[in-house]
Amino acid sequence: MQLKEKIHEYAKEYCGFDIVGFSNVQPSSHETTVRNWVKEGYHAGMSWYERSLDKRVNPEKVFDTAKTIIMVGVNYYPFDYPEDILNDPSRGIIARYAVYDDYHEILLPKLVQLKDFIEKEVGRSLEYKAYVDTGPILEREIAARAGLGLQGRNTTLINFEYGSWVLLAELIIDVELDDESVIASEPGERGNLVLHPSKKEEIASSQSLLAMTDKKSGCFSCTRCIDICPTKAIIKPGVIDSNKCISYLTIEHKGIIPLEFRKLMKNRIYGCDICQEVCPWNKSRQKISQNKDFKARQDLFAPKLLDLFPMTQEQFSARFKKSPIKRAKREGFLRNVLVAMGNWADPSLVKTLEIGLQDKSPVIRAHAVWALQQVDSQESKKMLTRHRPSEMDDEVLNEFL
Ligand code: B12
Ligand code: SF4
Ligand code: SF4
Repeated sequence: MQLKEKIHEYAKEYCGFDIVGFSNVQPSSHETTVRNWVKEGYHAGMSWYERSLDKRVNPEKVFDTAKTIIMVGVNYYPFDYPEDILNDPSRGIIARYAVYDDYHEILLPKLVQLKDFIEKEVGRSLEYKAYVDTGPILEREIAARAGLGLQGRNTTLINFEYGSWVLLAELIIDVELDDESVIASEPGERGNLVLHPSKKEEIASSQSLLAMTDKKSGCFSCTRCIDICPTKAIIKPGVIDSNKCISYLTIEHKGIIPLEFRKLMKNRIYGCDICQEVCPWNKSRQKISQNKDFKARQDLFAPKLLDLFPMTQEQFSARFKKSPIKRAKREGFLRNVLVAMGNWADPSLVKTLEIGLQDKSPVIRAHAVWALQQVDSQESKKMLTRHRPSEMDDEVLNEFL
């Protein structure tokens, strides 16, 4: 058995990865697109993205002796949301990847385990980098190059077996695998599926997808994700303006959420899966993850908004200790919940929202003001009038109509 096959087998059998592929470290075929993305400011407040741009478009620069990228992924599809739950304004919808413990922490030790295995096989220590999401790597382009799927117009990597519900990670090593063992598409050819001959079943399952691709995006004439995106964040096929994306706004964005997006966010309180929920490739491929490290937390299955607000810092830290949700911090998360409460606008919320008016975070107070205005009852108006004189923060005062 060749080394590449052994790695493939070990990664699946012993590390729990569902998909595994190999790529070399050749530069991105889309360097201009990626640089323009940053030039246009589509990375919004993610300044860390800009800092690593040169490496991102040229993985050879990640470290001097980098030779091969082992791309891996896990199926994380947790459960089906019935339509009535998804659209219930009294519940908050959390992106599927975030209903588990933090995948960064789950996957990193597994990459190191894979590295240890390769070291034993090659009989020397490796120079390597193991990244889960946060490395300077265009993970989706490289995954596509490694034969793990195609990038759709919503920009996600759509895998032949699991759809786009796969999280990606990679191990970059200083081992040059022989030609046959490095699986890569030609630069610029999206959807050129070159799979290892031993993966017969994957070749078979990819045939229907392959037959329908236009060799660019795998989307053929479909534009469902572009049409449905509530904030029109997919500004053209394959390009997302993060400034408008609910995922960005609810996870990465700090501070007040621009007014124009609040109603469009509806009840999405952490991340957004809408452009994946409508994708026809997902409908036929999604299957509930059997990965034993990914146990969906039932308390994060469309939680009731009233169970999420109010929440003290101690309660937030305890509840989301291992969860990706801690990234938004208490302020960001409760801000999102208040946006959802404002969109629910139920008169019974007034007493709860009053607690928000007294929070020490101006961001939370500002969104409590907005939510009370959405309720628009005698009681909510009275409450706002009563609180206004004691409010000193300009950003909060700006929210009062
Ligand atoms: C920054 C970032 C974000 C930003 C920007 C998203 C974006 N689309 O760029 C925000 C915060 C909005 C975000 C949101 C989400 N993210 Co994110 N994110 C990243 C991160 C860190 C970098 C992505 C990046 O480089 N963007 C810049 C653009 C220019 O890159 P790109 O979209 O890959 O660009 C390619 C295309 O434009 C393509 N291209 C060029 N021309 C054309 C033409 C056509 C027609 C097409 C189709 C493509 C195409 O070439 C470019 C270069 O390869 C990656 C991790 C990583 N290191 O890669 C995770 C990552 C992409 N995110 C991920 C996830 C899960 C999400 C969310 C689903 C989370 C959620 N539920 O809320 C959403 C999905 C939103 C979406 N539709 O993309 C996963 C995606 C897994 C998958 N199967 O695709 C990744 C890979 C993290 C991981 N390790 O698993 N994310
Ligand atoms: S994640 Fe949501 S907001 Fe972002 S592009 Fe997809 S549908 Fe639009
Ligand atoms: S919804 Fe349609 S256009 Fe969007 S990624 Fe899926 S197949 Fe492509």
